[in-house]
Amino acid sequence: MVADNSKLDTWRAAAEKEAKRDPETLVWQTPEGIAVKPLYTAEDLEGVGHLGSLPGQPPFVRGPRATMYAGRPWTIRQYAGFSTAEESNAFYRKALAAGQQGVSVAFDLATHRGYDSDHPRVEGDVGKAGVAIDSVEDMKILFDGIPLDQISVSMTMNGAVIPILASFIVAGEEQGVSRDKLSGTIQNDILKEFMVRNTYIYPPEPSMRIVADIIEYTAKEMPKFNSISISGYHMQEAGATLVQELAFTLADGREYVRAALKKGLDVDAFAGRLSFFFAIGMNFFMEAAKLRAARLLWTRIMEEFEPKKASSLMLRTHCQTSGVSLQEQDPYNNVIRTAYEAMSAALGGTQSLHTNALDEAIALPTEFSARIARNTQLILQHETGVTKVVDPLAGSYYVESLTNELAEKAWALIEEVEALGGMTKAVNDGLPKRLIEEAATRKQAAIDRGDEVIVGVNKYRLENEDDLDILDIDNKAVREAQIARIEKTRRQRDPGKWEASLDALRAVARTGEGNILEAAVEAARARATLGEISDALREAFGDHSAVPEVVRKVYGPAYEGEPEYENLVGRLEQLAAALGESPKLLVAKLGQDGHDRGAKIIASAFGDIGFEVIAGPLFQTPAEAADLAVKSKVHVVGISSLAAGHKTLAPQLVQELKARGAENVIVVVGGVVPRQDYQYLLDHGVAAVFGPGTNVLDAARAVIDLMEGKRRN
Ligand code: SCD
Repeated sequence: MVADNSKLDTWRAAAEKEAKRDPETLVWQTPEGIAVKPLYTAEDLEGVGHLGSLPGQPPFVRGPRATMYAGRPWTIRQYAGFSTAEESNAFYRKALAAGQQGVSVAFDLATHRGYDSDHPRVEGDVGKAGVAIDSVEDMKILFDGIPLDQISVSMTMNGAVIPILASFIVAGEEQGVSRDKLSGTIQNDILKEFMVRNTYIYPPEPSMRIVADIIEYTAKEMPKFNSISISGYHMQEAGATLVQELAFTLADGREYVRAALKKGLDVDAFAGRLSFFFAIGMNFFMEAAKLRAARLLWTRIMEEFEPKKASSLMLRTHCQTSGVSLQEQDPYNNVIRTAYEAMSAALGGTQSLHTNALDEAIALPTEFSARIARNTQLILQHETGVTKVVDPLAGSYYVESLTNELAEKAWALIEEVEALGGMTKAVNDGLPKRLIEEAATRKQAAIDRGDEVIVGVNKYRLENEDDLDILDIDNKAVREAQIARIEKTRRQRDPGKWEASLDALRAVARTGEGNILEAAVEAARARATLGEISDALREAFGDHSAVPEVVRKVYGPAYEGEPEYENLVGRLEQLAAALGESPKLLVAKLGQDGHDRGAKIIASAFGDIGFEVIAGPLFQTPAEAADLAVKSKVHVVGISSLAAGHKTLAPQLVQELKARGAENVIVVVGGVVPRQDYQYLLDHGVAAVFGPGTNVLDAARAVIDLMEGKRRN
């Protein structure tokens, strides 16, 4: 159907009269570089190629299954895990009894980075942002009473993926479920770790070998298991636009396919078990369109490899509602945000979904908030009727046009990555990280300026906020319990078998002969711990460490000429003159918390305002950060904490500075810090705390106040 131009002209005239301005000015320029118009018509769909397609058929724009949710609704799969295996197991069992349909394990950061709970580097991390798993013994407790041949299990693990998957396989075996009956998904997506999530252990090349070995092993031994969850989620969380999320995720997928093919696998032997994972943020229609575009482009990419099975062309995905869209302020609004995002994921045709809990901006969910999050999906599935019709947005001028435009824009970026030689090279070159960090900083400036409205934060803010009841983990107690169990495991195992299995694993890693996962299964069976297996691989592969880079001149230019900003720049210049040097700030990341979006934004924005900023490396101990602060002669250390280690690590840093005679250095903490913890931190030598939703200029002003105050005293 072709649009009637005369009718369109009439609409334009009416629109101009009604809006009292040119309708062109109503166009919304999105961060993706898409100009969203106030009206879409048939004209927008001219030449769009995917329109006639049907669900369950390539290119799968309308969904991977013919009947989609009419045949079987998406899986309600809530990501959870905290403290010990016992506590997490009890949580899963309750959730399953209350309507959850699959399990999804969140591991603590010590586990992610391949450290046993008794390792001195992980004191602040054990059991905090997920469950601590040190060996098969923990894994068995984690799934006690959960039949692994019936319930599918997702495990979000990338760095220590080998010991975790090996322990899972052995735990299944000892539960009486052979590995060919295990169903579920392992995240196993290392490229995005180098880009945004940072829970890597080894350098990129051996890390890619690990990914390929897992694809090989699961293709042969575990037909019901999804070998990878190629994830864009963390990119969006780190600030990526939807086009960046789409493009880099699919380009990652292409790279993994190539790595598996290099191992000599037939494409149809593994492609049907590749899976994906996207974030669903607040741009309602664009998020649904993104999932449709993802399926379209994945089919295009996979066609290059000439598979014979249609399922090899099919993109199946998990989704999670956006963590960064959640706010600490007026937190019940998060229920509403999550519900809209969940609806968008369903309209986009996700296969599995996690809905965030209302308190997830500040802590792990409580039983209460987890129930509301789960019920958000149960209500969608049972009460709204959205499951009854396949791809109900099909044919919408706007959504089809968006699907097409997102696909085109993402394809152009995918081609750019190709021109660099593929995603591993692009990641090494730093392009994706740089683009994402620029987008993140731009977004922060838009929020701080109020150009992007967030209800309850930069508009309609409450004068008084009630405290929420939140879950706090006593990581000291968890660590003690874990250490006791590790010691018992070490005492009870057969030392000969244990040593031989680790030697064999080392040999496979060193020589490149054999499959790493296969060798690790033997080691896990012999009760080698997660740390020991990771160390065996570390010996062969080495550790990866990234040099933090900071984007410049993105935040500042958004404020150019504005009095509020210029005033801060001026005050800082005066301070510099008084000090005889630029005010120096170290942005520190302590413990195994690799979430660095906030740290990077602060480093970038403070740099633009006029601070001399040192972006500290990830994973520092408080003593290492104190050394760096002293060596660099900084005036301020800003700890960015997003993984709940602040109560352990911030006071330690204050002490370490004192021990070096640097008690003059001002310590501030920013990030995911619940209000309940502010006083504790202030009592332990922290000068100021900047919780979620803090306007960056307000933080800068507060830091300048502190520095000026210090000079006066
Ligand atoms: C589906 N099926 C149907 C059907 N729809 N059968 C008949 N009719 C229909 N309409 C079948 C499927 O073919 C499949 O069987 C089975 O039902 C299950 O459906 P599925 O669609 O495969 O669903 P599921 O088993 O849930 O798998 C979904 C994914 C999987 C493929 C997406 O990879 C997955 O569960 N991923 C979850 C990942 C996750 O939870 N990640 C958390 C990340 P067959 O299998 O026999 O074909 C958290 C995270 O990183 C947070 C942030 C952070 O930590 O930093």
